[in-house]
Amino acid sequence: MKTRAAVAFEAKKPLEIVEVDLDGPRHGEVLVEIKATGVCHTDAYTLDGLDSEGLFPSILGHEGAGVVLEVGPGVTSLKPGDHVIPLYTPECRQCKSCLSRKTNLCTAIRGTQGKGLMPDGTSRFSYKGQAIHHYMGCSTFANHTVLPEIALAKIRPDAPFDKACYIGCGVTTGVGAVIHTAQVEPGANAVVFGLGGIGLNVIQGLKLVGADKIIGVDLNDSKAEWGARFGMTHFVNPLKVQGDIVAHLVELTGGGADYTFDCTGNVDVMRQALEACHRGWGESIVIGVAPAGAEIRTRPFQLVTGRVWKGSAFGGARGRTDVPKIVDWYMDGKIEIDPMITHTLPLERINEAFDLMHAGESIRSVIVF
Ligand code: NAD
Ligand code: AHE
Ligand code: ZN
Repeated sequence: MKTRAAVAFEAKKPLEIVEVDLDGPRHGEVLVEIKATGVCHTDAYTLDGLDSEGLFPSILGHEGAGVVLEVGPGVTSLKPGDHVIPLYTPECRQCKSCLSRKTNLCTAIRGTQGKGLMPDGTSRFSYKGQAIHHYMGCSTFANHTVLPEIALAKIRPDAPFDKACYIGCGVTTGVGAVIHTAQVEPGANAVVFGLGGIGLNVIQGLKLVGADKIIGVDLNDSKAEWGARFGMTHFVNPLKVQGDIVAHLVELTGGGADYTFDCTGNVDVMRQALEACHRGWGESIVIGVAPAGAEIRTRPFQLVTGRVWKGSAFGGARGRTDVPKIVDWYMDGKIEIDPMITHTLPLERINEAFDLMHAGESIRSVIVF
């Protein structure tokens, strides 16, 4: 079939809206009509050529929601008409990682996914006879896409696509990092670095679990109001702190934070986040994705003295199990999504979504088809 897609033909160039060819679903695969997709900073990072796994040409996008149109042979858990959220972290429930119960990082198809291909090693997308790579196993910047069955969470049909899509990455990543990865307890104090589409969801996760002090850190003063809107109790702009930012945060938290979260992708900030943790027990969760080649540094003494450095992908959530629950939380009013979606745009204006993000003017832009 033909479908409309925003194609990344080259790094650092605007996406181009073209009609691409899409092959139907093969064994274990599902054809999905994407109704809406968010634009996450990770899409921008890949488009900017910062991703060591970045491939071109490709169809980016990994934060979508849509409807199943057709299922391939062997698909048993989904049928046409089901509402779904694509999962860049699938859940096969059979691989060593899924069975370990120690991680959400299913390994069933990670190898081919990182090469921009479906599990059988081929692409379903092409343009003028040339194959186009899939992205993070999702490619939600296309009106139609094909995914493996294990990479789709079935969600309730009354959830609006243009809001539920954000659960496909940002909401689950932020709230999940608090609940699954850090397992923050009521009364804890926390520092969140970077109050964008992810950081604000960390803040609302901290509020949900009953954290005490919730300190937000951002270079952009306009984020102070945003943080407060979702439960932040204190705002710090490092550019306005006299002296060392880490010392300032340690003082503000009465000796160091119980938990810190990096939502910037900046390795210097990751170091500050670790060192702002309380001696003996503070845990720092790395969520931000750093450019290819970047490395984190600290004095080993920081770890010897009990601070813990952890990472979190997709908020530690098991997609097929946890995503439908997060959709319920949203529909039941336990978490908020609507105010964070600052811009809703048609596919033709997708490049504006990247501009708004880079200018710090949006929290989340959602593209509707
Ligand atoms: P965003 O652009 O919406 O927000 C980033 C925020 O960080 C902005 O408010 C910006 O002002 C702030 N910031 C930038 N540099 C800073 C600094 N030095 N100090 C303090 N604040 C600073 O981006 P987003 O969509 O929220 O994504 C945040 C990061 O999380 C990105 O690196 C993205 O790739 C990553 N991410 C990771 C996962 C995961 O599963 N681990 C999932 C989604 C996104
Ligand atoms: N491809 C990059 C790493 C990118 C990355 O870390 N992605 C996160 C999700 S970001 C969503 O917005 C993730 O889930 N990582 C785990 C995984 O298996 O990719 C690189 O450095 O090569
Ligand atoms: Zn994302």
